[in-house]
Amino acid sequence: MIYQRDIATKCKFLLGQWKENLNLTNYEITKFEDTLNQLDFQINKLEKKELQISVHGRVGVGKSSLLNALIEKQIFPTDIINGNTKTSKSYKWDERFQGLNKVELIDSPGIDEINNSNKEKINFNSVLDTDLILYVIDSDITRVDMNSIEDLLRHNKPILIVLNRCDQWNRRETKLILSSVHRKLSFCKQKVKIALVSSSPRKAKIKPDGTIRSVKTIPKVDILKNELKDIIDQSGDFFLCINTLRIADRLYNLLKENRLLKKKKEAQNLIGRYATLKASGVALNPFLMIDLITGLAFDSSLIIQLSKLYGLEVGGPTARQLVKRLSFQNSLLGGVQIGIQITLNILKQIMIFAAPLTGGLSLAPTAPIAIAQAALAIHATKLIGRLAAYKFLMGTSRNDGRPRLMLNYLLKNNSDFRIMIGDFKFLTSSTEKNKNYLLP
Ligand SMILES: Nc1nc2c(ncn2[C@@H]2O[C@H](COP(=O)(O)OP(=O)(O)OP(=O)(O)O)[C@@H](O)[C@H]2O)c(=O)[nH]1
Ligand SMILES: [Mg+2]
Repeated sequence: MIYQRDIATKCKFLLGQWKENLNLTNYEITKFEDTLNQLDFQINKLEKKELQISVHGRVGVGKSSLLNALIEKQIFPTDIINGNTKTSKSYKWDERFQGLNKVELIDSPGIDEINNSNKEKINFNSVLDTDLILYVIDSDITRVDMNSIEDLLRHNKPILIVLNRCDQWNRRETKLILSSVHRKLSFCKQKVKIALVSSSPRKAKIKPDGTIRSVKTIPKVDILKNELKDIIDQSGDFFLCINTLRIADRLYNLLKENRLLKKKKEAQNLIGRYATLKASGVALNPFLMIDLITGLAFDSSLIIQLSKLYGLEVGGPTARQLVKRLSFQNSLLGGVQIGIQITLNILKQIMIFAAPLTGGLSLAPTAPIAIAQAALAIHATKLIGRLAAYKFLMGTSRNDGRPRLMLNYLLKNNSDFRIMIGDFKFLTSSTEKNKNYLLP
């Protein structure tokens, strides 16, 4: 169990180890420069304990007003004269937080439902880089909101939903909006907490001449502000870790995919060579146990060689473990293969032992048996090579400090957050691209 205080130190240490073992080539350093820079920037934030919180949501829902209300200053432009937010802007929150040196609030342009441009993507990516997101809505959730929230969750972003403009709804209307939002977000594991605020409330005022004007009144964001401060105090470094691991995980996936694709041909040749060697060993060897032991040794050694080829270090014990796991998961590699090999071997041995009695005639059918055994060995080796490559892509062992494993561990052991945190495997699986083309 990692204690809250240790999280950042432990995460930094494991990531440092992991990064060192990546053995990046110059080509990879150039190709993945952006993600590497992003990771360094985030690791730097983790070291300096600087948290970034951003707002996200549709145009005009009150994102800038919310930030102004939280800091009690008019820093971010909101009104009609200043126009809506066009570029991101940040401001250091003037409050002290436990275990953090700085908390930055970042305003960003709204999601433009009409002009869905490239700018939108850039905006989304910069929001993704921040550690905690206040997702602002000003009425029921729309399709655009849903897509955006799902995207954020898919990226394991911690988000807090904030319903703004509550001054415009009466109690019954607010209740209706809330129940609809909850219904739409019911795919989340835990009931989503929605903060109710009025960042820049207005009130109708009758002027002496009888005309009605709407005037600004005092913002109501105190409950959210206290809650947010609480969350940052308790989990600030946790958010920093999640974001760092998320970026590290993305880099690792890009790297693995690139290595698998670049080395596909070499991997195929390597598997081919092993398959031939194993086939001749298994087919010629008349003693069953030696066949099976050689098979296991061959497969483990193939996995070690494959991991070296991909630049992903896998030691002997991990390789043997992987062979066993693969054999257990895949019937053709495990029991069935052994069963068929045993049957074929018994047949072969009976024929070999019967050779003197039959004047050598019984040796003739051992050839097709040996061929069948060889074919099975070749097939099994190719399968194990392919499955091993797939495991490399998806992650193999539990204790090598890989970002995804650390991320899952942290998310699993911190499920009691009052915010929505990704762990929505169905979202990932439904959009997971088919990666078969990368496999040897
Ligand atoms: N009645 C009412 N009006 C609000 C509230 N919050 C914001 N507004 C008004 O809504 C308008 C838009 O507010 P902004 O804060 O600029 O909205 P935004 O989401 O930052 O807009 P973009 O940057 O364009 O995406 C302004 O005129 C605000 O005064 C609120 O709680 N109640
Ligand atoms: Mg704005």
